[in-house]
Amino acid sequence: MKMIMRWFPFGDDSVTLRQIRQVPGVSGVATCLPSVPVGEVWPLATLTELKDTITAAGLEMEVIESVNIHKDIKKGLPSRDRYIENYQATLRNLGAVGVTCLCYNFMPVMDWARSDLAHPLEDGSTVLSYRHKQVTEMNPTRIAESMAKKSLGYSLPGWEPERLHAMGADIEFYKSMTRDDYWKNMKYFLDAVVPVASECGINMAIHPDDPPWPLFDLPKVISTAENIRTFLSLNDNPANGLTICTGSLGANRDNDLPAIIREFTKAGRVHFAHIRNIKYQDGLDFDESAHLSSCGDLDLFAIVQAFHDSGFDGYIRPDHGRMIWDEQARPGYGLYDRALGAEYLLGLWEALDKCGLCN
Ligand code: CS2
Ligand code: MN
Repeated sequence: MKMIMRWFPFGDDSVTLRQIRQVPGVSGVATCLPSVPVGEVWPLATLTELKDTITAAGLEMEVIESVNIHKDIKKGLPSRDRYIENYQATLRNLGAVGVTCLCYNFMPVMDWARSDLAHPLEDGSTVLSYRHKQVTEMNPTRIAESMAKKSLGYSLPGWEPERLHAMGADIEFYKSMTRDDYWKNMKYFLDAVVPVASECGINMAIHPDDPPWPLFDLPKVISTAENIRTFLSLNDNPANGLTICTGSLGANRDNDLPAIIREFTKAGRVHFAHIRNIKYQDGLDFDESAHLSSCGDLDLFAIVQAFHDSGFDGYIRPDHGRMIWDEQARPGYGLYDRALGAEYLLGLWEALDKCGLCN
């Protein structure tokens, strides 16, 4: 297992590589090239420059999060082939600079959704929170606008400005698409890119839908053990794998996280783990919380134990943290609380390693 942290390059992060290097036990970063428009090829020269910067800071660049998928691929339009070829070319460039794991998602129209990016907790910290009624009463463009107001000027991953203007029309488009067609479009994409990823030594790791239920009637498909099984069966190559995001899957109280982790890790299909905790509120509502089990409703010990017992040897990153100690950073991605999260997860892992030796 390798512990990493997410980091945004080219001045788009308040956190520095030097700071990440000083978090004990963290060996690398999950990073991206936000300047490349969705659908275009990530240039080898820029990737090489990025890798050199990260390596010079004493960290590894083995994980990319994310190469987003052009909407024509999700919609199954004839133009998808051009974007798929670009995706393949990007994979080859990523392989050439030593990337081994690629996190991405296949959510239509928008990536994750929250109603507030700076919801105050009793301890004076702020967190991302989700209130179902507020989200469903806004249209996605208004959600994006309200989120942008609290993003302190940092880009919000998956909410690229170029997506925003067409959101209304895109939501209309999906009204006539069946779930079956959506799965077919996904399979078409996987069958084209997974063999290339595999040849390049890259494991693809799809991120679950966040939140794990449909919004605005859009197809959401990576949200339960059952639909993850369907997803994996679309393409049997082990390079067609998963990011298990405990905060995303865990928002659905019916998801048995340790069971999901065990099933898919033992099958060799989990390549990346995002680990964070959430605190359930009424109905579908939730607040994000500190990582510690006692701060939320997820049992982080049982979660880490499930990865550990199943022989997980991929990457883990502490997912969103609270904003604490007056830090000014991209919501969810401050240094301090994620560093606390990383140390807690590493502590659990060490205890599990050593308990194994005692038994
Ligand atoms: C991330 C996602 O911050 C987050 O919520 O976990 O944005 C994730 O990077 C994407 O869904 C992966 O494509
Ligand atoms: Mn995640």
